[in-house]
Amino acid sequence: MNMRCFSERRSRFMEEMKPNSLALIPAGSEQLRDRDIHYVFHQNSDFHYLTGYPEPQALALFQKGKGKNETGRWILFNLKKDEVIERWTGTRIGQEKACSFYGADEAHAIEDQDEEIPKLMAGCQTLYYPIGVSEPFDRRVNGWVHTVEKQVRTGLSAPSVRIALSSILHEMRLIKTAPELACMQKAVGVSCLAHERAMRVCQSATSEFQIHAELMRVFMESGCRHVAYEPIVASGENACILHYTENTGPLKSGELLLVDAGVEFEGYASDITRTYPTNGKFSPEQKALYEVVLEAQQAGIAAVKPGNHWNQPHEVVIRVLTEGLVDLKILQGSVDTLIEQKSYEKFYPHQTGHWLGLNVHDVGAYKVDEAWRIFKAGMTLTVEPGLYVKCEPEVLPKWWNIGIRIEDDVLVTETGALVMSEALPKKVADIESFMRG
Ligand SMILES: [Mn+2]
Repeated sequence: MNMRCFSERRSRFMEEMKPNSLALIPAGSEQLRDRDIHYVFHQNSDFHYLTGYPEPQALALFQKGKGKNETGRWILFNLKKDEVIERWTGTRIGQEKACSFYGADEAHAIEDQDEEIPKLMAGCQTLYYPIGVSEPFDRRVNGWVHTVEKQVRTGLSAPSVRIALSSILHEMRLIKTAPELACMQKAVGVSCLAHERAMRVCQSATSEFQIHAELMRVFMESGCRHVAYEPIVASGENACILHYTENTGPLKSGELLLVDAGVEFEGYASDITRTYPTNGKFSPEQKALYEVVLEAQQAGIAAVKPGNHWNQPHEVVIRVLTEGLVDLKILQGSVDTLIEQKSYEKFYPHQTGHWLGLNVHDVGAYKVDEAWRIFKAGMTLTVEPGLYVKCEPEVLPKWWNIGIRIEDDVLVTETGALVMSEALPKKVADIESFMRG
């Protein structure tokens, strides 16, 4: 992504800040996995969105003055260059390049934050930061405010108003711009290729981790280094475990395989699920349940359009799933009563989707002033109904251990919805013919 995208976002962000305010956004921090070994580093998505700066141990500060035409300044605190450490862990960006390449107006060593930030806070009225998100960061902010408060008798004043950063930033992030959508479409495209590969090899594979390996192979070969989340490769009864990530079970002919996998491109996530028979041919029971989920998903996608609210796809999905379960005699009674009693929850215990973006479960409030959010062009989300039938004594054994989810990534357009993962087969006939081919 072009560095200009980030500077445009900063301008828009600072336009929204109140006069005489500061915003503080910490970078992600490295997490210990075991002794001195770290997990793969992932940048904090708010920090990334405004800076594009890739290193941990950094803090972005945005300062907006009192003046009417203030555009604001970006001050970065980051790691210092260090020849000895860089020999072990790679080149650091340092203060100079933070300004020349990343566009910071000023850059200071991260060690100087406790000295510099109280100076910048003095006299400033409003503070934006991710309130209550991380206890250590809350404590650091309180410490800086406290340092200013100790000096009030010298005439300094500390910020008196604190506002959640999300009130500006997450509203911005909810509507994707063209360069963001291009990244998301790239991530979705690579994930579709990986799913196709999984469909192709599953008839000869004997274990879930062989499928997992094929997914990773396509991701990496396509230049995408990071998954958006741990892939779920769940065969047979494992598909009824919603967040199954062991991926070590055997693949048995005649069972269904549920694969929920998505890669990240330039930080942007994709999140796609397909379910198909390991032998390439749906049994009558698998097909019957699958058609119900597919019909629910198509109805859910049709409910995604400007003017409709967030929960409408879920409401439509619940109705189609409940009707389907009644038709198949898995549930008995009137559809309205079953919906009212939430009888479907035994087979469909999750929501129909979530926002998608820099985070796989992206930021953005689902309700505004207690009412469901209205869809607007540029929002991106998943639509992912499912049905999961475990060994329930009140259900005929022929339905047992069938777990199905169908998930696509959807963009709200001016007139309706665009399915970004449209290319990946999902109709019964399409899947069967794809697996034959
Ligand atoms: Mn999802």
